[in-house]
Amino acid sequence: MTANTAQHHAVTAATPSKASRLRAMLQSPDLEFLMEAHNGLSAKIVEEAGFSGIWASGLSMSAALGVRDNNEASWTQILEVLEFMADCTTIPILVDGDTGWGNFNNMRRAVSKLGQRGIAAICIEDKIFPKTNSFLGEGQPLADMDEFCGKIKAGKDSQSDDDFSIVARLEALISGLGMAEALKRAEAYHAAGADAVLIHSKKSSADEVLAFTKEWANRCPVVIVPTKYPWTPTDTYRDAGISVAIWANHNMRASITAMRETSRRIFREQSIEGVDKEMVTVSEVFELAGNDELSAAEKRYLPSRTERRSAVVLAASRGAALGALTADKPKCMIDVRGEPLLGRLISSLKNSGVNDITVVRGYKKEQINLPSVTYADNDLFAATGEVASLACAKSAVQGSCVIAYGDVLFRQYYLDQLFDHDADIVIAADALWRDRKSSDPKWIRDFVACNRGSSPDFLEDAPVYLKAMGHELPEDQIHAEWIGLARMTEKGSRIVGDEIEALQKDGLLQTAGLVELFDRIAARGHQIGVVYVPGQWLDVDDATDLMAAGRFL
Ligand code: SPV
Ligand code: MG
Repeated sequence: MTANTAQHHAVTAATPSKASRLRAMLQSPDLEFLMEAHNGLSAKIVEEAGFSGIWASGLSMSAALGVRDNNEASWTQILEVLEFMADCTTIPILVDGDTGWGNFNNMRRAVSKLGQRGIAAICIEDKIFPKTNSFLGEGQPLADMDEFCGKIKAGKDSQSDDDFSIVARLEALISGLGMAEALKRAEAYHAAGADAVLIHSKKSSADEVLAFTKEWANRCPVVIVPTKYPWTPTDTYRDAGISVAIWANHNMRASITAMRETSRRIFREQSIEGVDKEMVTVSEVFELAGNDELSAAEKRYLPSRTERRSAVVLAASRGAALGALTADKPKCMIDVRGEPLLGRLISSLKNSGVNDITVVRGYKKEQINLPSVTYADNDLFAATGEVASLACAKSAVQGSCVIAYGDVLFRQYYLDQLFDHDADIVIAADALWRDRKSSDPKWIRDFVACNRGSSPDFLEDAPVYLKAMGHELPEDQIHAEWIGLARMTEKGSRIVGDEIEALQKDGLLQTAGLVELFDRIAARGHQIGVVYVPGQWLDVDDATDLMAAGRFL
């Protein structure tokens, strides 16, 4: 498993916990290494390099936050940083817990919170809160030994994972109190429950820590931080039986060098050309961030938007029943609450991922001028019907394709339901058709008869398909009214294309409406799926509809 995918893999029963792996590092007879990190990115890089564990350095986290190593960042701010580090890595983290961020009580809360955030262990030093970095000044005062033992005990009593470790850090040598004090305190801390001791030194040779380790004789594991004696050969620690060496601040220092060089050069050159070749590419950043995993997850969890979706919108007719309102523009361009009907339809289609939209114009075609759609014109609109208009855009009827009247308003999710359906042709039909009223005696409606009516039982899931479609079906056969919206798959589009040709051969192309088209397709035995919808749509035929449209929105 790589760092990139850490957060996406459940730890299985077979994977030892982070706490138990850090404990194993402390207890193993081999010399182990912890590498410093100070945020999620550096933690990932530590894991990527091959280290088995991370030192979350107080100095480095503080520096990265732009503050001093004097507990200027609050312990909860540090906790937030640690959470990012733990979430994006799979290796254990030993946290530099300074003095435990307060007394025994603060230590209790810290240990319990660290455990909750996936931290494997804490190291606390026997100094006074607020701490000062060990390499600053001389003779820093130490904590009272017994008080510090109480803090260790309190920490051990607060861990919820038995494998969580507490490392007690001895500052006696740094504070100039000598070896005897260091050994006395080590003994006391070990007796209080410390899982390991960290013997710190600011001498430029390892002599002190080697002398301590020899005297200590492995009563519990020994940890060192060789920052001030970097030249000591690593095998020396191995031979001395030291358990863990911490490379304590080198990623933070390296980043300062790299960032300084880069910033200064870009400032000087007023260009990024020079630095560009010298750094990782943006693609590598995406790789480290684990974007591959996200792409794979998108395939798993997001509805597929990869198929090209197109639509043909029939908007050739005038809409004469709207009178003066359509004297100078077709009804699809009538404004309803600040936007033409057709504009609203186009937005709905786009919201459902339909980006390839062809609008068939006829009456006052120059008035239909909305952007980002393709136009096809039926110049014989006055003498022809809907299928003739559709035939003007026949090349657009292909693949995953919607056919819609240009004057319908409907709930967005109706369209999504059509896309979710698995029939090759599927229409949306209003099961509450009886509730629709009109004062126009010549009102023409697109009725549908199906294999079964809509059922109030939501468990009823037998497929519904079209048996017949017509303007004048016998009332006892009517199950619903088509709302002017249909969707085809690639195969469905071919079936529709073939039927347009068949109508042409039969001499019916000029007069046929979409109702005849779908009725003929159903009569040939093709299953046209039907999605029953509960009202909540309208087509705008007259002034009453137009007022209803305003209310609908
Ligand atoms: C740290 O990395 O913050 C340490 C080690 O505590 S040292 O800076 O050497 O004190
Ligand atoms: Mg520190």
